[in-house]
Amino acid sequence: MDKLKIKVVGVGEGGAKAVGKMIAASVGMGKDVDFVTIGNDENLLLVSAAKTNIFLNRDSTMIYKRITAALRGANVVVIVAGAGSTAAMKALPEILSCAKNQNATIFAFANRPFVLESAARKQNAEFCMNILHREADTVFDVPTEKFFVFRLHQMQVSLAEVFEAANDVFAQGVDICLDMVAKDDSLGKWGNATFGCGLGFTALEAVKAAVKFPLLDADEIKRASKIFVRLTGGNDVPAKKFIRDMIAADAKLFWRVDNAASDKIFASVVFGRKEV
Ligand SMILES: Nc1nc2c(ncn2[C@@H]2O[C@H](COP(=O)(O)OP(=O)(O)OP(=O)(O)O)[C@@H](O)[C@H]2O)c(=O)[nH]1
Ligand SMILES: [Mg+2]
Repeated sequence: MDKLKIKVVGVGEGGAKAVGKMIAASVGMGKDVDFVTIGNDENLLLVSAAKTNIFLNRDSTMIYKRITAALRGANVVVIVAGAGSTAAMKALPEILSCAKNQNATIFAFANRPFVLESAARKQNAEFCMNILHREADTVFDVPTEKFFVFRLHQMQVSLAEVFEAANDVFAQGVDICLDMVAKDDSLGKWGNATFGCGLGFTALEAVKAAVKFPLLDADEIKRASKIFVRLTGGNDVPAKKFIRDMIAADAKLFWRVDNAASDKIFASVVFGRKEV
């Protein structure tokens, strides 16, 4: 496979902020990655560090042309959005059809509205999640409630801080997925997916921490048909046995160990399941 051309598309305010975090954290360094944002808020697009920023309040032919141009040549398209967003409602069908037209593998990271958000947002989210599950190859479909855990050390937690946690976590998830597809692009179809990451002094400690990540639960781990594990360094034998013992006997396990000069080992895990 030639070098993969990857486009990471942040849709709406949430998506654009998540993309901003990725750029700041050098996600995709050393890979052929372009960042794109698409949204209703021109001011937000103006301060964006992404390569292409598409403002939605124009006529739809123009928008479609701009989205097509932004995604041209992509083998992999990663979409990031708050699923309740009106920008996502408007732009997702176009983004998905452009990506499909050129046979790109599609990943989506999307969070469902917080329980106290409006009925209109929840309706948007139903629409957006439905098309993502139908058209994308891999969907990380996360209830916003799950991100609370990342801020529970604080005395008071605002919803804005929870969304900020979501953006950090999605940035990490995108980083893991870009390594996953770089390893072998046939790894692209993960269906309903979840991920986790963790640190340890041994590989075993690191994977144990990663499977305790708040987005994961034991049931999803057991039902996964594909599992990807990335370790930065470390002797992987006990760690591999630990993962093997957790997953179904016929599940496919992809294992990658990178060399890193650090005394701590970082483990990332992705669990995927195709609906049957
Ligand atoms: N991941 C993430 N989700 C967010 C963020 N802010 C809001 N959301 C979620 O995304 C939905 C709102 O979408 P926005 O990202 O604000 O989208 P928008 O382009 O501003 O569109 P509208 O607000 O609908 O006009 C809400 O239902 C929230 O659940 C964020 O910073 N990150
Ligand atoms: Mg908004």
